[in-house]
Amino acid sequence: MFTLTDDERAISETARDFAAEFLAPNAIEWDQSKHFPVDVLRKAGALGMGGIYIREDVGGSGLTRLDAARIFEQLATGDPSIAAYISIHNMVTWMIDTFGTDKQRHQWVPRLASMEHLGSYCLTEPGAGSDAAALATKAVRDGDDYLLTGVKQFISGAGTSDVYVVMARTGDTGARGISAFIVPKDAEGLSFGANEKKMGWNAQPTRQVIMDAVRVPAANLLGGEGNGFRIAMAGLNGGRLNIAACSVGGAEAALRKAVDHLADRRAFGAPLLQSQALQFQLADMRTELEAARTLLWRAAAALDADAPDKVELCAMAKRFATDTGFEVANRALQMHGGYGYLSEYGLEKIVRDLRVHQILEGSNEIMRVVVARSVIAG
Ligand code: FAD
Ligand code: 2MC
Repeated sequence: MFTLTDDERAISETARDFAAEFLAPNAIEWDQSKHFPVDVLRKAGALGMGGIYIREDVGGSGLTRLDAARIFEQLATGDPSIAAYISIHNMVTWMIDTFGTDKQRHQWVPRLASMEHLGSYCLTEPGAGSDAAALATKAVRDGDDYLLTGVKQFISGAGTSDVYVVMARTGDTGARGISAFIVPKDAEGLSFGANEKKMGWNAQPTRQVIMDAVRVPAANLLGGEGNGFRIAMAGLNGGRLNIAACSVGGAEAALRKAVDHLADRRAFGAPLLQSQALQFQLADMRTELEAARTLLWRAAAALDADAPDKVELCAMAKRFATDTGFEVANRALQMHGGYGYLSEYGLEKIVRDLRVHQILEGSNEIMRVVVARSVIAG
């Protein structure tokens, strides 16, 4: 697992080169102008990054979760916010590829895999975030259709995305009363809230998705009534790994910036890089990132193998890598002194982007809930 084959190295290098050419040079400007670079996303799609672990018969790349972890780490070295949106898009595409009928797969996946269409994942509501099974959006059968009514909160890509996978209630309270639906952007009754003003992740929109009796054909039900929560959670296992990878990549970029800065910056008659106190910090930052990456790869391999402990390993990796990534990026900012606080150095943007990884795709407290349950179950 730890020695890459030539193919694996080539995949990772493709993502690294893409990040260096198309993401890194624009990341600060996109953050400041709140620009969602759909044209650049389509370029990533052309390289197979819209359907990384999607089957090849519908246009996917047929790669593994381990490949995906390496790809998202590399993409995030250029821009964690864009890398993270590509992760969410992959999660949506995978849910349709895995739980869809053959007809649904052929109808929806090819244009998602190429990123001609963009996808959004709609679970959270104003009244149900961590306690996702308490969601209240309703889907009521009406002849050959369903009518969806409710509000989804904090939806990444909303307003721009073409395809929304929406978790809605078709049955009683609780997880087993939830179903998943594929909702196209042009569905009657669908509208979007304002683009939220955020601390980070500014290069992608976050909006409410508002459904007022949105009519979707019953053919858009994904995986049968009552299976929506399990489908949503299965998608999130991979999403959590990818977000973890985005934190490692963002922090790795911050660490490299810190080394360059300390080499250039002189104080007390010598480059700051000669300070052993700072060298020891660099050593700890690299060690902690390597530990995070190692746990992440272990969890990705467990998901690839469908191992019985995959859920808790994904939660452990998400919690550990997103906390570590934030701490490392924040220390790299400190090493830049006052320059770390200026936008043009790019450090404060990485810190702002990585902060939200501790909150979303299951907050790090919820990751502890998941791990604690597995500890107690023995
Ligand atoms: P709450 O559930 O209200 O939690 C508040 C605090 O209490 C948190 O710190 C939480 O960890 C803690 N807490 C809650 N329960 C427990 C417990 N049992 N034990 C200990 N602590 C607990 N959602 C989507 O569906 N799709 C998206 O595309 C999406 N994108 C997002 C993008 C951004 C920028 C943001 C900020 C959020 C996004 N989310 C998305 C929503 C995100 O998943 C939720 O914000 C997150 O799951 C937390 O839910 P909440 O905000 O309702 O917090
Ligand atoms: N993988 C597969 N199945 C899972 C699962 C997982 N990770 N987690 C739960 N399930 C299944 C579980 O096995 C059970 O199945 P069954 O009905 O067959 O018994 C079912 O789902 C219900 O699970 P629980 O009984 O554990 O449900 P509970 O209500 O206790 O909630 C909890 C579990 C807290 C872990 C879940 O609500 C959760 O993950 N909350 C966090 C929400 C979240 O991550 N939101 C992210 C939104 S997306 C986002 O932020 C983006 C940026 C895209």
